[in-house]
Amino acid sequence: MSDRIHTLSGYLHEYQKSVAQPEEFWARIADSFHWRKRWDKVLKWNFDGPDVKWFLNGKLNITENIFERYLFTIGDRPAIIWEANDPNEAGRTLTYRELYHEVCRFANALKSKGIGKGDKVIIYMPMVPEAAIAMLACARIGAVHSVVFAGFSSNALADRVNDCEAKAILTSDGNFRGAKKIDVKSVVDQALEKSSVETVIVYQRTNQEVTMVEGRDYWWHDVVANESSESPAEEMDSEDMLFILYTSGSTGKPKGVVHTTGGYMVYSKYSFENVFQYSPGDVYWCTADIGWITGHSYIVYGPLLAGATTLMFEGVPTFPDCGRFWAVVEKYKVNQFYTAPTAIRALQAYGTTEIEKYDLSSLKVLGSVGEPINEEAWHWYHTHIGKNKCPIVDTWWQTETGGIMVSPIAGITPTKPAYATLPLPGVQLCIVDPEGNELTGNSVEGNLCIKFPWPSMIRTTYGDHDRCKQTYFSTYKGMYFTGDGVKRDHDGYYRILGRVDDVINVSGHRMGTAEVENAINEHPKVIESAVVGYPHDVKGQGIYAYVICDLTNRTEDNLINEIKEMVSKIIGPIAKPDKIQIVPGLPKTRSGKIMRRILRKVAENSLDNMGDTSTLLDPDVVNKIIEGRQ
Ligand code: 6R9
Repeated sequence: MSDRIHTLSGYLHEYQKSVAQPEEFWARIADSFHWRKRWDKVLKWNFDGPDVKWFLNGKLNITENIFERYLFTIGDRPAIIWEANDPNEAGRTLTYRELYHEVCRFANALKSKGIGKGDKVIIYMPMVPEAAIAMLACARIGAVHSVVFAGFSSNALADRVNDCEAKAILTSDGNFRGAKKIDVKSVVDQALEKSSVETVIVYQRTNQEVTMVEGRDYWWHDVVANESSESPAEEMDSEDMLFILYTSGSTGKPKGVVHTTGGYMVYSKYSFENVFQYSPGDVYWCTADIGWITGHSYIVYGPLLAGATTLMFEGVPTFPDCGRFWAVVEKYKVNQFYTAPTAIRALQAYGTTEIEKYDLSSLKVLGSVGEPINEEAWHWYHTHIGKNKCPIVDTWWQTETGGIMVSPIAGITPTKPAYATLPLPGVQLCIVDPEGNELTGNSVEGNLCIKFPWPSMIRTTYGDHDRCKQTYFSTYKGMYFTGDGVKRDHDGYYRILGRVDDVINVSGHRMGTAEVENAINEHPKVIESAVVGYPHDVKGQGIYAYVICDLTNRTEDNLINEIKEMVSKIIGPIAKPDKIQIVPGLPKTRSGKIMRRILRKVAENSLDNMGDTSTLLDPDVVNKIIEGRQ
């Protein structure tokens, strides 16, 4: 494996090459993949459009780089190991060969339902191997998948179905999560009341009763029953769409981040192998859900492109008890374990008794993703899970970046608690001040930008290219703006400080404050609302909503509960506000802009320095808000 970084000097050397000669650098990496036709040109780009293309006119199919590439050598190696929600239910293992045949069967089933190249397919499924099979089957036939986290509400699902004009939905009857059995198909039915989706394929997981619509709904086991286990891969262009993944931004409407085929393939495998230092035979486990980008790049595509064994877990960290993660690590002798700070903090609260019961000696590398990891959680993870011998890779990246951008390379580059540390080769970071001037040298703090394209970067936001331009490429000219604040310390290591825009990060889930406000405003008694994040011990950030209501014939308490339910219904339980304060007014400037800075200070209870409130339309409203603080 010539693309593997083995030493610190090797990293420095590769990094320098990647900056000095990016095209040569990425061409060398891309050459280790199977292309039906090699590209004519490595990169063509400008960030004004933006218009970025990698491996121009290259022809390939990403699944050929998983299956045709590995079947004759490691066909019998486990590709996916699946652990069920219930520890007493048998797990499943699919070898590369078995996975290949399942993908082909399902690809043929999709084709027989008239789904083909360029069609959009929504995947709204629990964490079962069939979810990965669904993604890969779409990729096999050139259909564009858009996975929607199965915890989203029917409204949120409907928005995504309609935005991408999905032709089909792949789903399940229900979903097991901890002690609960959750309806899935009925959520889809509701979402489809206002849409023209032609086909729904339902994987039977919970055996619960569901309604099947004649001519539209089919059981997964029926549609694959008579299909062949071979299915020729569709030839795709490097820049053909591979998937759309919806994510939140600072405006109310989630945007469909578009990733294309060639560059995403190259970067997801390259970053996976290097960051986690995966060796053949290792068992790698990422606890994310496939509904998020982490599940796409580091449960499915990255590991499978690398011929790795990827573990998929259906359940939750605290079921049947808070030792579940460690029981699974012991059971499968997991070597690389990748999770989120919110899970680490939640488990930290239970103490170490449940950890000491299990043999965690197989672990070699620990990973963290989704939000800044605080030093305390970092040390706890390092000591109690890694037993002081596993490097922690704190990986900073985004749905839009497609793959890990800033992270230690396990065991090779240094780690530093709470620091994502150094950029991967090919990643040209830049810290800017509010005016967009680059801050050079060390010991600086500002906004994080990226000044040169990388292969797995966002190409557009589906159906609205201007939105992509406005959101990422207009704040600072000629640069991709991440929305994150960052510090480069005296050693040149990067520490991510969190979002600088109106995006909050609750348990690693991104949410736009405007999105939550829109949901709150749906309540007929709500006049206006403003949402901010505040520090939360387990979730990282909690949601604090200030709401102006019409209280006629209502008590505050029942209104607050109704509003919480409203948000849960419109977006999903993950967006339910932790605190709602009914207020008589909001702090607004004379031009009508809500001063969120003040609301954030009240929410986090730092009341001593409220800053200048004299420009407010009604400065007195601040005192009333402080008095009613929750
Ligand atoms: C992969 C993923 C992206 C936002 C990002 C940042 C935060 C992610 C982080 C981190 C500090 C890390 N974030 N990883 N902050 N350290 N290691 O999470 O994608 O859901 O799009 O969220 O998450 O704020 O901008 P996504």
